[in-house]
Amino acid sequence: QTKDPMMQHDYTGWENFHREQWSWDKKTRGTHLVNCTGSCPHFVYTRNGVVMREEQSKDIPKLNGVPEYNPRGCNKGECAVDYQYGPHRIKYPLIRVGERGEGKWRRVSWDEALEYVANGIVDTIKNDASDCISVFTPVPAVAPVSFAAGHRFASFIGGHTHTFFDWYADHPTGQTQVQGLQGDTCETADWYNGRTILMWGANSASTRIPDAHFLQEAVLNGSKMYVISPDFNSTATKADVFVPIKPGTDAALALSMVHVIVKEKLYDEHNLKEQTDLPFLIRTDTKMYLREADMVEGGSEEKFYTWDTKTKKPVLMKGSWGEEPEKRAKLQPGFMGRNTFVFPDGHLDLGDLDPALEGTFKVKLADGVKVNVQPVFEVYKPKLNEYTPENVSKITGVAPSVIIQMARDFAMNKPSMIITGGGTNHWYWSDTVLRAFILLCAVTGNEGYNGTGVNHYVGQWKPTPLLGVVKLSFPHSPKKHRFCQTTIWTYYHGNVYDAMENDGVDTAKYLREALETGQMPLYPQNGRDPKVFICYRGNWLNNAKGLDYVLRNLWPKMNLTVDMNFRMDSTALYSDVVLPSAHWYEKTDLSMTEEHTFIHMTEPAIAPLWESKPDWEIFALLSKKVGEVAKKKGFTKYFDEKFNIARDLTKLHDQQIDGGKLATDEQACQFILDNAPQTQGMTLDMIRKEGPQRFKSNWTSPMKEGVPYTPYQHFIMKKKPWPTLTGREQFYIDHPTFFELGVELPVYKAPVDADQYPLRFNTPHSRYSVHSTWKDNVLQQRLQRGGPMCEISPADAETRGIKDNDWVEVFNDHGRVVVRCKIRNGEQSGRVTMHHEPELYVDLLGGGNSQSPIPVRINPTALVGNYAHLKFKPNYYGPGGVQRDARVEIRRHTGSVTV
Ligand code: MGD
Ligand code: MD1
Ligand code: SF4
Repeated sequence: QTKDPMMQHDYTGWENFHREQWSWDKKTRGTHLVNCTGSCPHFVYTRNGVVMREEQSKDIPKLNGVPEYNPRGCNKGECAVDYQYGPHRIKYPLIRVGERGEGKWRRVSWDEALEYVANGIVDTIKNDASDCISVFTPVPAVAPVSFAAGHRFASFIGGHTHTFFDWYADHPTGQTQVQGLQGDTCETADWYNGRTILMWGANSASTRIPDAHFLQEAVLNGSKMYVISPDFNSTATKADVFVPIKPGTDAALALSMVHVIVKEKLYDEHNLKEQTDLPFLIRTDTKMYLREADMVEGGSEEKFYTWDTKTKKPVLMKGSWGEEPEKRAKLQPGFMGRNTFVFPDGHLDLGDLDPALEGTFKVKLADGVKVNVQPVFEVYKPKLNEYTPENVSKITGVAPSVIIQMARDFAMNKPSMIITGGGTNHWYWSDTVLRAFILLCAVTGNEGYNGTGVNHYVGQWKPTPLLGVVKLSFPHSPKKHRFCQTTIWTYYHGNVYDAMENDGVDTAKYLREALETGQMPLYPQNGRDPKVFICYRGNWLNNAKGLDYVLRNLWPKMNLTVDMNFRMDSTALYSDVVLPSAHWYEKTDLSMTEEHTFIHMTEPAIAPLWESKPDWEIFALLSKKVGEVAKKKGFTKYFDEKFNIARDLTKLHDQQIDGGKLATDEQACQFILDNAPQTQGMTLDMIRKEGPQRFKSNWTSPMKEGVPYTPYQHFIMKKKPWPTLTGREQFYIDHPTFFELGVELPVYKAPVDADQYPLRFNTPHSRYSVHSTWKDNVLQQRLQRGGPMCEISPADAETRGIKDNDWVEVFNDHGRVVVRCKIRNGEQSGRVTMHHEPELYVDLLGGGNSQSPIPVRINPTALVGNYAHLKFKPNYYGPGGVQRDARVEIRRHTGSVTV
């Protein structure tokens, strides 16, 4: 019995009930393996074998001169335990007995379920081909071991796995075009170092909840924050200046800022001459770069010139694609177009060279013909001149005085940074937006230093110890693995109608060319249809753009669809077999994100509940069963001609667990840590005892003790070439597709108007869910209106006779969705917003969801795969799943409900 120190009353027992509710007998590490970009280390508290709750671990080491990361968490993560015991939990293996999506199941044993799946796999390999088998599982940074389990399995059977970074429209296509990188950003502690912060198309107060405090702390410390968004979003409430821009017009605004900076001569000339292609010479007759092959018999097609103002001659620039370093690179990291780190430090240093940025010059070609040449900057000037603040104000709705003030702040109140997100990256022309953003940073010298750069946190995309993840996932090497580009796969096999001819783009022409010339992959090959789809850790059916086309045309092609999950999501609902996965607090895995530079873990607080199993174990069991079924069917061996591999299904299990060395998920975690330079010397035990460990090295900058990571220092400070054709940040792309579409330079392209409907359809991310996860969680639903809804402005509601909370239909030629409507003052007229991806069974009438009105739209620039750094590599370059360029109409729903 406990004494009350104040009142001296004896507690009789029941008063302790509440106190004891918070006690525990076991404390383990945990996190939430969702694509939230948070990666927050937690402790999980268990009593009598029941998980009670989770709480932020608060043990991320501090960095110097910036606020700390602790405590890190959000409203969803703090009720993750609810998914362990909640009604959504899948407890047993299930086989469908009704129609797909009908929700009628038969409980079966693991043995029966695995045999069913193994039968489908072996029959497909025997009767069709192994490349008819798909495995979809996204984002390795979130849970690299779970991720690797399915990729490893697909690698050994010769199936294909799917890209996701591009498909989610998170891949910063424009960054790859300019910088030859899959992406890189500063960690969020560095936001505090920005003096001018442009929060541009991202809503961190809702979508980077653990990191949003850095912005407020920066503002309190005297930084100036602009929030640029069509709606008055939750981050805008903290802004110094809110800039309500018209949707899809951001490139025009960025270019107008560049215009002001150039006009007022506020630009960083040295940075432009050394780090960018703006001084590189363009032939005025062909509009192509002046190449060594033009000037010298037998010269390279991949070496380029500048005009030296001192010697008044064309001079070859160092560091281009055609130049080989003395020491050739053994390793080609998947995140860059080419390994340029093997060039010596200082390679880009201009020395005595003074490249011209302006002027027209004459050069004599190898064949004696004389042609005019101009630096890219000179070629660009007339275009830039069009983006006056007055002109751009008409496009963007932003006042000229605001444009000028933003430009001056960005150029003079340094360091300046852009934080960007789905609001700008999910558009058809997002590549031109990003090119314009990077230009703004390059022109002002805001790159490579703390507090600068274009920083996108679109998806939890950065598995920093990449090599370890790759070795575990692609045991034959990534070169002997089938990578399927998901956007193309969906568009092609789903027979999606994109209506792009209304906007003057013949997608089929570009796609045909890309596929016929092998610039982009399509699986299965040789006209075969996809037959088996295995999905886990992603809710593919829900994140599928063109949902109605997919359900109508693609899904019926599958002989077998399998989902592994701990909850019944939409993809599971539409599957033939559902296998119960262990929850995040019931298995071991690692976790990381681009938002911080620490790796940490989750581990079992309790054994997997009911009959669930960790993903790693499920694939091990499946590989064993495939071997057994193969033997039974007398079909065990086949030759994979593409990769010259003799495959033996009876050896599959042994391969999957590497003869026992990778039998458990703990062993797989340690394998990743051991096989990447960023984590070498770390052990799981170390992470368990000491907490999150900081990476020892990183992608494009060195790691410095106590200093927030900011990218590109290998290029800007060490002056190694950028991994692009020109070896510089490359704004001019002399490729036929770019010329045809008028985007050889960063320009503003209006959003797609192919759908003949009045309102733009915006599908941002919700504070109360992570994609579809937690959309079905009652605790989160209670924090809002209680279900999916769309939002419109009072003006748009009034003209349509819609009242708050009415059921409305949002529709166009591609599909429809019926939800409740919220009338929101902060929404701009001319737009409907619906937070993306409610489950197909959550409070929607009529069968669709937010993906129904959105077709798959492929931008041809992302189909280019034959231009130095622009080539297909999984999640490095390929078309994105554009998801904001749809137009819709909205009307009150009064009819009967059809499901
Ligand atoms: P969005 O929520 O799509 O992107 O999150 P964010 O990067 O924040 O949109 C952000 C803002 O941009 C919105 O206010 C939107 O209205 C505005 N916007 C829309 N169109 C335009 C435009 O044309 N121009 C400008 N300037 N702004 C526009 C996405 C991010 O969030 C991602 S990609 C992932 S994977 C994570 N998902 C996620 C989640 O699902 N839930 C939560 N709670 N957090 C998440 N964090 C990550
Ligand atoms: P995803 O997550 O991966 O299916 O969807 C992510 C996707 O929505 C993303 S990243 C983006 S950016 C995107 N955005 C977007 C938009 O803004 N607008 C429109 N119109 N479309 C868009 N499309 C894409 P989600 O929904 O959270 O599903 C994850 C599933 O995995 C389960 N799960 C697990 N399963 C297993 N086997 N093991 C695990 O450890 C595990 N953890 C989670 C989870 O239950 C859920 O069903
Ligand atoms: Fe968990 Fe993500 Fe929320 Fe962090 S941001 S608490 S990792 S759900």
